[in-house]
Amino acid sequence: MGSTAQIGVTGLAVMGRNLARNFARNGYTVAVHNRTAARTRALVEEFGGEGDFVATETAEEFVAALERPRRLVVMVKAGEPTDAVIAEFAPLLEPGDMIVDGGNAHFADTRRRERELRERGIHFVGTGVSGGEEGALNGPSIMPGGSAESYEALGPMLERIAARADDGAPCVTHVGPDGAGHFVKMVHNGIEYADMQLIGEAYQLLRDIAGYDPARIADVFRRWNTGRLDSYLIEITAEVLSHVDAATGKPFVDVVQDRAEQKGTGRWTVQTALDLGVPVSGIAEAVFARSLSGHADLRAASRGLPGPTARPLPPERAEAFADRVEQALYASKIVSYTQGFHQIAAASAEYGWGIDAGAVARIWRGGCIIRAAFLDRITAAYEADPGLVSLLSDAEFAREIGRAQDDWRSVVSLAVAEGVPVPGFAAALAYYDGMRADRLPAALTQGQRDYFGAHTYRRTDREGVFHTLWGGDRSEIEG
Ligand code: NBP
Repeated sequence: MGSTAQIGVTGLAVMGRNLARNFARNGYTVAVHNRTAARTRALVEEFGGEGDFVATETAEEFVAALERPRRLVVMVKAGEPTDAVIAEFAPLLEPGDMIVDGGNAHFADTRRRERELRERGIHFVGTGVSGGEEGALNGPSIMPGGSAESYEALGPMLERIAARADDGAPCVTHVGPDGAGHFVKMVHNGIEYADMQLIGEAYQLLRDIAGYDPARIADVFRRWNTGRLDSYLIEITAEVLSHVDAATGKPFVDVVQDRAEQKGTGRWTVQTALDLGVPVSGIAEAVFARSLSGHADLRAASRGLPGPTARPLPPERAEAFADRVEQALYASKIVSYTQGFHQIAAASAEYGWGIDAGAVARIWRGGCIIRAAFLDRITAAYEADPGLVSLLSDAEFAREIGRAQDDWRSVVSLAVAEGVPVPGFAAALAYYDGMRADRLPAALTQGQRDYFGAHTYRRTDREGVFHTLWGGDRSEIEG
């Protein structure tokens, strides 16, 4: 067999198959391979007419089908399967070849794999791919890490298959070395968790306090989707809320068990943020809210606990309340993105990745699950000031959040008074107030730490490190 394929995809479950079709539909010859060969045959039988596929059954055949330097995309289940596939293919590759891992790998694994393969002269390109199966087929947002050299060889192909933002720019950029791409994908997913939680809280408030039914709430989300909240997640929220269960005739949302599942990227985001010391409280609350929902036994045991039962507002006040919820949702969303971008900046500094935050916002504008008009605004904020310390420091976001805050506070207050849980809205507001506070109780924390553990403290009026002799005459010593 001649080496005719410009790119190869191994792992032909839903994501790999659609990515392979996307490459083929864009004019590339694609070698395809899967551990279980039946999947490879099925792809070519069903979709062979869409472009040029080279079906291969063995690893040797697959590698031999690829032009050099080889570009080999791995779309298998993240974790051990990825290591197994690398162990199988790496010995067949030559220096200069590229392995692109498009799975949801943990960035620390990507760093390890990149290091090991670099020693053998092979480029390992840990790549975030977002947009689910539909995105993989019609244009995902793509977040490749790895060497600049590998991006030269891969970038043009990725730009062809990526989603396009409204201004036509492809939603792909070279994010940075080794684990940078998978890190950014992880934070993308963390922000996705936060967005979904905030939308869920808005839904619950409209249901319990505005007194709207799901169909009416769907209309509210549709209206919001024509404004500054215009986004894929708001759009699909309206679709899900207006869906009626065929079996019962009830709103679909009322026949689904209220226990949210998770695959782990949200949890990784929070774990990593803890290690980096970055307060991603919005994402953390979203992950915890999913965990809380899943504890069915605990919830059943707690159901009778005392507390208010939300009373719907009189109908004439419901609409104004819905408008206030929109303000609270928008302000909280600004905070989650602020936190997510802080985490990316912190990791970039820690690992020396040199990530361009503006470029990340740019490639999230299309293809991915969190795509939104809002990301144009973030892109503009970073373009105006590439060194922006925090999104909240952007004048336009600061103005908007300033305008939203009275409503935001009143929505959180009312939710608390009525017993509707809003951990995302409340955590975002607490972050905002924490950041703008002149003084925090951290001074007292330092005093307590010094009292029980002689951990020392710094003073506001002098340089140096101090300790008070709490058990003695309470004089202060330096050092
Ligand atoms: P899965 O995550 O379900 O993985 C199935 C694929 O992995 C099959 O091709 C399977 O081969 C292969 N595989 C396994 Br499992 N163990 C293997 C091994 N030891 N050696 C070789 N191949 C092995 O597929 P997916 O849902 O298409 O996702 C692929 C990747 O993309 C994952 O990392 C996922 O996290 C990521 N991702 C998914 C989405 C999404 O929306 N689904 C979005 C973004 C990213 P077989 O056919 O022989 O069993």
